[in-house]
Amino acid sequence: MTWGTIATWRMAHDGVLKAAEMLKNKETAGDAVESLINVIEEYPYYKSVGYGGLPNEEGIVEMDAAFMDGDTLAQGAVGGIHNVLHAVSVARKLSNEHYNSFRVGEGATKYATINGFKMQNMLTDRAKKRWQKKLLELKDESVTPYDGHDTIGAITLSEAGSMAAATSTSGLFMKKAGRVGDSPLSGSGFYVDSEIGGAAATGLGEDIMKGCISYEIVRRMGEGETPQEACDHAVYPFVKKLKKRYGKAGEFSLVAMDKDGDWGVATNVEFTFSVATSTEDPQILIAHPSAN
Ligand code: SD4
Repeated sequence: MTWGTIATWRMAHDGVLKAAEMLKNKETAGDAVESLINVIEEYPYYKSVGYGGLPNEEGIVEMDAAFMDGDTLAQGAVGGIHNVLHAVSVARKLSNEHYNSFRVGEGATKYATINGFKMQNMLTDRAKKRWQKKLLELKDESVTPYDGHDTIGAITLSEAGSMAAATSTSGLFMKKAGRVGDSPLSGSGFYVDSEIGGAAATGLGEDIMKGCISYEIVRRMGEGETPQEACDHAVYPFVKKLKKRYGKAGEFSLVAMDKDGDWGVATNVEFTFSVATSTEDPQILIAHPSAN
């Protein structure tokens, strides 16, 4: 039987190795995707996810995360949560709630505390130094604050045919307090349906949200497109449309996997990702912007 996982950026690879082992051992898609992301959240040297993530302009690491179960379509998400090591695990627990399943700010942090999640200061000395340096650089008004961001977004497919998706990010470096990106937003940062497939995004949240791109990819796969066709058709025309109608388009990088373990990628910047399936050894690959 087929299993598989795909996740954004080279940084995902250790998590993909872990998820691949779990999926091989017939563990669930939900457990595998959560573990994949937990590995990245714990590692202090990834500057855009979990511990060591870059802070907002006030020096606080505010994180966004989501979890979706492709069987039940249940979703949980957090926005602007702080002092929690595993934001994605909080999101997963929230996915069990029928009401109040997307919590932000203090409400999200309170939910994590009450439910016994590991709390810790997420600002490392390294991230604090980068923030202090950036504050100085920003005295020059021509410098843009928003140049450091990446999200871990992942899809898993279990041997039993279940799928799950999850994301976790500290969002845009130097973002305004309370700014929430696409990563916790259903259909924008992620979407998965075990009967079809899933997709996850990284890039400029403000622009990814304008096209609900992850849902669009899954919708297209549901109409019979391959993951690669769905990525190409959802991403490139939309980037073009944004440039025409909005005047510009930020970074878009999308990964997708269908219920058979086939996968696709589309990006408008050079983009690394990690993938493993029952027929392909785990590998880090690079995708280049298409001429489309
Ligand atoms: C956000 N999409 O908060 C995230 C950041 C990201 O590559 O993925 N950047 O907008």
